Amino acid sequence: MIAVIGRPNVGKSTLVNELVGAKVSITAASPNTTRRAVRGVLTDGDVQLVFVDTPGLHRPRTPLGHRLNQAARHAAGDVDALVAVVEATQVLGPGDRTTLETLVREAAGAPDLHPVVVVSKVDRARRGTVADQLLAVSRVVEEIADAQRAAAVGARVDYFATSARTGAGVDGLRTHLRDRMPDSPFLFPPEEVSDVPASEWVAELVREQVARRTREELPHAVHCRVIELTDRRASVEIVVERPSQRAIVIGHRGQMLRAIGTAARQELPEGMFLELRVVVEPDWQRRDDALDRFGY
Ligand SMILES: Nc1nc2c(ncn2[C@@H]2O[C@H](COP(=O)(O)OP(=O)(O)O)[C@@H](O)[C@H]2O)c(=O)[nH]1
Ligand SMILES: [Mg+2]
Repeated sequence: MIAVIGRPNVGKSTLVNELVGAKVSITAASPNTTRRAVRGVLTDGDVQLVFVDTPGLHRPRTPLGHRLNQAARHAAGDVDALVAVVEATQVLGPGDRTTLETLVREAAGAPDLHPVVVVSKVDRARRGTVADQLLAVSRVVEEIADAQRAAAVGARVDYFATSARTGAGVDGLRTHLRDRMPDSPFLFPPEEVSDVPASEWVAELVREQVARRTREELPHAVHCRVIELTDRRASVEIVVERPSQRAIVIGHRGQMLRAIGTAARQELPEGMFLELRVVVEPDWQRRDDALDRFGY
């Protein structure tokens, strides 16, 4: 088991998809796209790597945000390797520091854990920038390890630079992790690539398209759920918080909703009918009863 953590938007889900070699987690340019710990499974011969993609660690502003942080922290515990992701071209900020603190703390508490730092999106950076970022992040790790009185942990951390877009560095990272997995029975059937049930996946694909086509607060305000699913037909409800958001998701003469449906359908089995509806559930992100019902 390998958990991948980091602040929102550093490219965790894109990296997990690339490591698994299949799309198991949705991605978008807006933060907080990943809403639960998603397990992506790669079975190769007698080795099985289970990558746990997590929601981004951030300063929560809503009860939903709190639950997403909790899910990420929970997923970081009790794994064989922990991968902390920071971006190549962004100055390390408080969210990165929190992530690295989590990495060091978990590693200090578990002598068998393999801590890894990944500098991501190197396709966007010059070579010198990547080297500088590797140096900067290793200094922060050592500083944190010293502060936690766990200096030896600093020396256990391995560093990688990757691009999930070009694939650079991803094979090296995968091999590194593969070589460090403990003996264990398979945790998933070898033919399975993720733990996301088919019904949830259809809703995720729809939410991905909404997140990619809307901006500001809207991607956060959307929850998708499957109302009906058969071999030939899926009916998905897009839940928003306000009537004004409903109007945006539907768009002028329904154009936006049609575009969302067309794009999501491309990733569904050939010939499958997808029906979308937009409903308002006032302020659901801040209501515990709604969050419970939606399974967060
Ligand atoms: N250029 C570039 N963009 C990337 C890379 N990995 C992710 N992205 C983009 O960064 C944004 C956030 O990615 P995502 O995987 O959803 O980040 P997460 O929030 O950490 O899971 C998306 O727009 C991705 O397309 C990469 O290696 N190179
Ligand atoms: Mg994600």
